[in-house]
Amino acid sequence: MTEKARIIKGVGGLYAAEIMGCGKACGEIINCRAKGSFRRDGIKPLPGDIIEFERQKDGTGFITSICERKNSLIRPASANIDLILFVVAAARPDPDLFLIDKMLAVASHNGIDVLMIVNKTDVDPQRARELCELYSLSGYDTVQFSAEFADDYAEKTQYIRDAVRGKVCFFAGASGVGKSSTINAVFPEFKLSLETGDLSEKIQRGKHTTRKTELFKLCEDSYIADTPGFSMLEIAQYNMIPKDCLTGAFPDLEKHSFSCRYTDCTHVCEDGCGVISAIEDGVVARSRHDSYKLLFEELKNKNEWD
Ligand SMILES: Nc1nc2c(ncn2[C@@H]2O[C@H](COP(=O)(O)OP(=O)(O)O)[C@@H](O)[C@H]2O)c(=O)[nH]1
Ligand SMILES: [Mg+2]
Ligand SMILES: [Zn+2]
Repeated sequence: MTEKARIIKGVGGLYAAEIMGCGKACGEIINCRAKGSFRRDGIKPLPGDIIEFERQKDGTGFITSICERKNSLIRPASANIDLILFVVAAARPDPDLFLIDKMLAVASHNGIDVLMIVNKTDVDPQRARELCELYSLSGYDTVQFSAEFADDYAEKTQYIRDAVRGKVCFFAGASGVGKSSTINAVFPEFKLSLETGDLSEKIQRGKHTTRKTELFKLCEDSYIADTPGFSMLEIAQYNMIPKDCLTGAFPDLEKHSFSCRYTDCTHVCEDGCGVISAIEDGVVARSRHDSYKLLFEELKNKNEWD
């Protein structure tokens, strides 16, 4: 008889999985190994995967199949992500709009919703407001926050808690923006006590940072994962978007591409481009188009070399 479980962590070919369903074992953690043929076929179970397993006499599980994935990322290796909680800082470190747009494009291309948390509002309130305006205009769900002064942001805390309910969520964002601080502040009852600190301390500790992804269960069907040890660049680089899909990864630009004069318009500099005229009309943010153009160049060169 097979049972279903969700993988929450994988280390060296051993997977910790939480049993699903309505049986009495539901919620129990079982250690599983994968079928040998998985490796031969190049299939690797990932955190977030829903698996079928057979219980062995020694109490461990034997993974017999992996249920179809809704999506998956290479780095951090993960599957079936419903929401990326994308933390950016108003300052310290200063936001890098290109990197932010690249991450948003990766999420969009993989069909993953994003909640952008603009953290460190206390450090630069005006920049925080501007960032929120820019990304709300671009169609993203945004919330201003300060992990350091979370008590003053009770409503925002509740908003983030509500947003993760019933979902598998990942925290992502550049190092030092406050991912771990936000998790500690928003979900204090789990006492995850994730390590936080400034960049210089982290570089010194860098060697010991874990690169494994682990899902923490918040409540029924709700999980969150911090992404320690993954740089934003790495996430973007390993989950690169094919050139032909780039416009689709910028929904705010794509909306205006249907009125382009040429069907093969690349929206970089063509005459009669609907995207460019939308920027001139102020309905699409110029910085989003700048990122699009940079990414377009990057992908063009990449494909030429491949
Ligand atoms: N002023 C201020 N500092 C913050 C805030 N959130 C985090 N920090 C500080 O920023 C540093 C990096 O935070 P951390 O959570 O480790 O960032 P992570 O690398 O994204 O996990 C730490 O020194 C935190 O105390 C905030 O809202 N305001
Ligand atoms: Mg952290
Ligand atoms: Zn165009």
